[in-house]
Amino acid sequence: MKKPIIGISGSTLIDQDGIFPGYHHSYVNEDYVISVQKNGGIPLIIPFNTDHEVIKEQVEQIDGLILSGGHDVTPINYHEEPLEKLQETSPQRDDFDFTLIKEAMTRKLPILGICRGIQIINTYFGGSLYQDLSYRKELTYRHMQKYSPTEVTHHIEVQQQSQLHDILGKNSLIVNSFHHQILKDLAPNFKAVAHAKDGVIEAIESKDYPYLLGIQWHPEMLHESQPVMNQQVFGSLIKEATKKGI
Ligand SMILES: [Mn+2]
Repeated sequence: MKKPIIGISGSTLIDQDGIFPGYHHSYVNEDYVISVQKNGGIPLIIPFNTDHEVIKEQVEQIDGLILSGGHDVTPINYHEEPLEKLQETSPQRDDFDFTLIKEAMTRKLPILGICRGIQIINTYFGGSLYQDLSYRKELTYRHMQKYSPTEVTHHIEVQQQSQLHDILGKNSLIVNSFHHQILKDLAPNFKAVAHAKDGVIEAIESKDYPYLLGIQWHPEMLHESQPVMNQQVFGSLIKEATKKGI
C-alpha cells in the first residue's frame, strides 16, 4: 500500500546574526520529519506563505496534516488585546495555519496539532487562550520545563471515553512540557480529553470531525526516549491518513 503523505506546517526562522542578519529561513524542527518517517508516513514540509491559492494547492498534495509548534497565537484572533507577558506572535502564520485547517477539512484530512497546533485549533474553532499561564488564577505547575526535551516532567490524566484514550491505551502518563500559554475557553464542539494535575488542558479532540486532535506536549521530541507513545500518536494520524492515500 502507498504510504500516506503527511504535511507538516512550516514556520519562518529569522537570522539574528551571522552573515545575513534578518535573513528568513523556511523550516520545521527535524523531530517532526523523523516521527512521520519512523511511523510509516512520507513527511512533506509545507513552507509558510501568505497566498491562499498556493496553500490550497499545498493541501492538495497531502493525506494528513500536522500543525507544528512555535509562535504565540495573536490574541486578536481570540478577541483579546495583547498583555504584557505575550511572547512573539505572527499574524501571517496564524492566517497560514487557519487556511491549512480550512483546506484540510474541505478534503476531510486527519489533522494533528502539536503545542502551538492545539492553540491554533482551539482559536480557529472559537476558543481562547491564557496569554501566559501566570494569568490563570489557580495554582499552575511549571509547563516550560528546564530539562532536556527528550525527558518527561509532568503527569497528564487521559479521559476514558475518548479517541486519545483509544490511541494511548492508558489513563495516565508523564509528558514533556514546553508551553507558557494554555487553553482558556474550550472551542465549541470540542472535548478536553487530557489534563495536567493542575487542571491545565493538555489535549482536545473534535466531537464531530473524524480525526482532529490537539496535543499540548511534544510527542515528536520523544521518538527515542518514549518510542511507544511517539508511535501511538503519529501512528494514529498516519493510519487515518492511509485511508486518504489510495
Ligand atoms: Mn504541559
